[in-house]
Amino acid sequence: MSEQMIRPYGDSMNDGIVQLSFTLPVEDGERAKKAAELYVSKLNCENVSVVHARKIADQFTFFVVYAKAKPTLDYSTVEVSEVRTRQMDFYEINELIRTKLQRRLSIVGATIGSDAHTVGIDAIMSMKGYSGDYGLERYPEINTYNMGAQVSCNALLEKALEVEADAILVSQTVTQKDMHLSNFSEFVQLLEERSLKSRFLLLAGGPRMTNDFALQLDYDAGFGPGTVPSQVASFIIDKILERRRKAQRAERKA
Ligand code: B12
Repeated sequence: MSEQMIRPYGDSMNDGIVQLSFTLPVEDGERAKKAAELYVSKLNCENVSVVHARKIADQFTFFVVYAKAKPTLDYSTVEVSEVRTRQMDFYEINELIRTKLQRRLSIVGATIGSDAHTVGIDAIMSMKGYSGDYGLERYPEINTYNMGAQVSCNALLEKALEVEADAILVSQTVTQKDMHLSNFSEFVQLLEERSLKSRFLLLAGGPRMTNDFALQLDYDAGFGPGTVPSQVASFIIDKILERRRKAQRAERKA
């Protein structure tokens, strides 16, 4: 692919204009604004302009800054793994499960560790769904078990075994001190210790999740902000049927 050099677009093509927001641990005032300007200059930016500064607590100021970023990027070199599944709607998915799988799909999900955020996993699993897209509980062909938040890895696995889950959905929102990394990994380790890693389809999700990241963590797929339940259901039924086809082929060969 031929080179495609890009920079951020602000007022005109490739002018490099960016908007940054951040907090510095200093008292609001002119000196604080100067510090914000100098700091952004150190980020390989020029024409720095502090457009908003507000005290958010004693000794903490929040800034919004416009600047011109100097680096360029060759877009032709950018590679990423995407969840590749044909996107189906609610009706197609139910029909596919009913006619091809010929039993109900079983899906269990939770937010693990000390993380108390449930809105993301509820968006995918609850009846109401997300962004006008029905949640998994609404699917007549899916048995859905949403365990909520602050669920231990052991409890999640036990539930998955009890309900003979096809897929396990793991959600993490808090990323402070990389807590999400250790929690996601702890669950994979538990599956490996119990030799159950290949038994379930393992999906990771949350505001900082990408498919690349999930694959690095040894999950089967990762879903981030904006995900709707039908994307998740499409992926799961597609993969479950694919795994079944592979197993049948292997059986025939043996
Ligand atoms: C609501 C909220 C809360 C509520 C949570 C209520 C609840 N029942 O969930 C309450 C008030 C309890 C809360 C508490 C805390 N919160 Co809070 N909270 C938020 C807030 C405002 C919104 C999060 C949210 O609901 N997003 C909406 C959902 C729909 O988006 P989503 O999670 O990304 O989910 C989508 C996808 O990611 C995906 N998805 C998600 N999970 C999964 C899983 C699978 C398998 C799949 C396929 C897809 C998927 O699908 C969803 C739909 O598209 C955010 C700030 C923000 N604006 O984002 C802070 C935020 C997440 N909270 C934060 C923090 C720090 C906390 C606290 C630690 C604060 C404190 N000091 O006490 C505590 C945490 C306590 C704990 N033990 O976890 C920080 C996290 C920072 C970080 N880097 O970790 C944020 C970003 C705020 C901030 N800017 O500081 N919080």
